[in-house]
Amino acid sequence: MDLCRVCREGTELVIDLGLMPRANATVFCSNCYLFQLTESPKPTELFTAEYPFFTGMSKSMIEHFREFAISEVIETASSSTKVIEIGSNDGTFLKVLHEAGITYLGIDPSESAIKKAKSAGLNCFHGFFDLENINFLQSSFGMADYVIGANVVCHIPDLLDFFEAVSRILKEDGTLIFEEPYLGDMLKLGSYDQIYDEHVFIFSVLAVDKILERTDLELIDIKHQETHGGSMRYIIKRRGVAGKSTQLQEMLKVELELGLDKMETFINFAETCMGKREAFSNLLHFLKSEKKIVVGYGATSKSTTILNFCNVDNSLIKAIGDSTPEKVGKFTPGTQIPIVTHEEVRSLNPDYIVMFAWNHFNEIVIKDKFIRDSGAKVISIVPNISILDKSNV
Ligand code: DWN
Ligand code: ZN
Repeated sequence: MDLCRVCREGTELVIDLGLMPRANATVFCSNCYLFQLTESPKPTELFTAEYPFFTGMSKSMIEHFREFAISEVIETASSSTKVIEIGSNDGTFLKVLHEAGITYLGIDPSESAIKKAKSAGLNCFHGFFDLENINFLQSSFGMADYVIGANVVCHIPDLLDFFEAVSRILKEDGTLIFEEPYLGDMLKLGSYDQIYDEHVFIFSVLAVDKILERTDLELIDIKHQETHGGSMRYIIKRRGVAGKSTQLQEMLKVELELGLDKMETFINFAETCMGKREAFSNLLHFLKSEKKIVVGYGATSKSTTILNFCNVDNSLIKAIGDSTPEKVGKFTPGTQIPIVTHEEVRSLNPDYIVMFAWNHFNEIVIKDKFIRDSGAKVISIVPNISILDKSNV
């Protein structure tokens, strides 16, 4: 039996997604309510010099991080405020602080991302935010008023090491704020593609609150976000500094009502995933028998899970278009579908486009005339496997 990564209690299997290029099964710990991967590669193997995901590829994410920086930091900052962003990627969030004249440091282990941030003139440290580096970070940057992370804490296998590192660098009245894909949304949407090697955990509010009981930090507030198909922002202070907000207390109750503490909820989720696999596979095989040309939109990390779990290779999906130059010319992991530019996809005259970047769909539909106006039909994978009626999008 796999032990929980935090409390070391036994866990229960939720779903085995099968052999993946990297990730495997997921389990649930009924002791700390933590939904987690059984196996995951070392972060040094994942966030390499060639890591090809850049936040700034999406206009709506740029806008989101502007609003995040202004509302959580800049509006209340003074001339002495110091901010650390962990997993700062290409500097989309840091740029807003930089322009506002705030003292900040971005930290990221991926050289590709750090290079982009540094070439934009941003102040960054190339490495991991962990106990090994914390003394150096503290002596070179000093204590922080804010430690910020977005889509990064769920990537850190050793959460207790991470929270200890935060505790060492956060001022007494400092604030830790992080936001991650939200378990409640994943269960509601059946978006099992959020489960892949980098996402070691999918957090609920219950789980974050419970894990923090093992530290000197405390969850005091939460704010739901629309990004990445539904995320939760967690606001954390040192224990005893502030009380829990009313909305946090409400959310803890709501999650208990939704059964986010119960294994049976996850058994139902696993059944949904199996049903979606069958529906997707049946649809693609039917379209192949009809000699239709099917392509994909967005070579997302999430699509790795869907393609491998549903056994979809280049005989079913001809190519996937992506706007990231670093991905173009490569192939999807494990399923060998060519990743090409969106222009190349259009030149294939597809009959169907599978929307793998479903979390960016609103942005894509506005900017991509081909998606909107061509005869190609869009296949939605979240919440259901369905062919979209384009007159409604
Ligand atoms: O946590 C993580 C999230 C934040 O980002 C990481 N572990 C990795 C990554 O996950 P992802 O790859 O599933 O993220 P996205 O943002 O859903 O990826 C979108 C993909 O689609 C990118 O490869 C860029 C591409 N894209 C595009 O071709 N045209 C995106 C947009 C917005 C577009 O208009
Ligand atoms: Zn546990």
